Amino acid sequence: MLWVLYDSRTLLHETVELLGGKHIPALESPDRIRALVKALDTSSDAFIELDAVDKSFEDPLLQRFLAESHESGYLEHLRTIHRAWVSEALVSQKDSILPECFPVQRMFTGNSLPARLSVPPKDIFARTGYYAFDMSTGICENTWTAVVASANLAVHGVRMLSSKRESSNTVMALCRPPGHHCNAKMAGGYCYVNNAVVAVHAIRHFFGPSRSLPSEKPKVAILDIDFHHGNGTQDYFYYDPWVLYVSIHGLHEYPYYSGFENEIGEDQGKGFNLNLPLPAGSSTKQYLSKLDTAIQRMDHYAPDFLIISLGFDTYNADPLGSFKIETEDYVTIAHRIKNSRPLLKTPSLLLLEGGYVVENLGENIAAFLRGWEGTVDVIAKAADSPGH
Ligand code: SP5
Ligand code: ZN
Repeated sequence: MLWVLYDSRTLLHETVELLGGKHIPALESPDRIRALVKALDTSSDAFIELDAVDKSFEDPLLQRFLAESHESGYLEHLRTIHRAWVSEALVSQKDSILPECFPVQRMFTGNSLPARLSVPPKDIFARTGYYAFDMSTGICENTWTAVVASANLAVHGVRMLSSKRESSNTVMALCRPPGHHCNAKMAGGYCYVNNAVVAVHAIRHFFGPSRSLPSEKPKVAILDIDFHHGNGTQDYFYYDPWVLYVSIHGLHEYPYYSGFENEIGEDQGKGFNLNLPLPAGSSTKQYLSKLDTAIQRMDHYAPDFLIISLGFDTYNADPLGSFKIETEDYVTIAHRIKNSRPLLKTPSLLLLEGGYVVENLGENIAAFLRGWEGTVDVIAKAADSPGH
């Protein structure tokens, strides 16, 4: 059985971005989630609407996992910056804010960041750039609510997998905003809180030490199959052998400055970071060959827990991607991951990342679920009316 977790509070974040020189409504929109929900059988017991059972975010554990994942000043910034701009009449309540100037290393004499930068700037324009690395990460009135709801889905998923290990070993969390681009202190690429990182902290709490290594941490593999490199997630676990990060993504595509094969991890974490970039325009065949390499590496690692950063921007028509993957290919992709040897029984948390062709998201998730589950217990509606 596979469970799908949804929270309508994730729809409250609705913002803007600067894309190709244009200031536009962000492609990462609430309609993405609406389309996914529409494709699922919401009357099934496997579909769980979290805001119905879990009304507040008071959960001290959720707060703890957030605090373990991000700098406190950054979280406070995300929570309060829109309010600060409104109170200084820089923006109206319904409008979004965007950064305008970033303290990038190369702008400083000698290329080293001045010590004063360890303290966040007071000026609210400056601070907005201090806590971001690009302009695709606007903040509106309700961004914080949606961000916390999104992370809460990941935490809840881990909780379910730890308590219902017998009946279910997969949870798909319909996270929004996504998470894999942001690191401990910077938003970027539509991401504010890294849901995969939050999930790792939850796993360490709920699962405790693994059976094979009783005094140590559980081993977590993160397979990132969003079209873009998950620079934020890589950054978090670069020195950590208890998390194996494996990513298949477009070479020389956004976020441009990371995701290369020579980024293999450092110190204790050396060998536990595997980037498998593919050139723009790559075919399904090329993709599946990288996927086999990814699966082999994960099988060898033999994780206690699997997280998939699942993006549907690998789809051929995606405006932010360049791969040639078609709807039916998601059946194959999911099937190969799920049916590889050790992963077959590994508790798995599927976290939604990108995917921007709203019209095809429904059939793509349905195809993925079909491949993951085989023919039984499929929560996706029959694909009789794609996109409706
Ligand atoms: C979670 C996620 O998928 N974030 C992606 C954010 C990407 N934002 C900037 C994209 C710039 C793309 N430039 C055009 C490339 C077309 N091949
Ligand atoms: Zn993406």
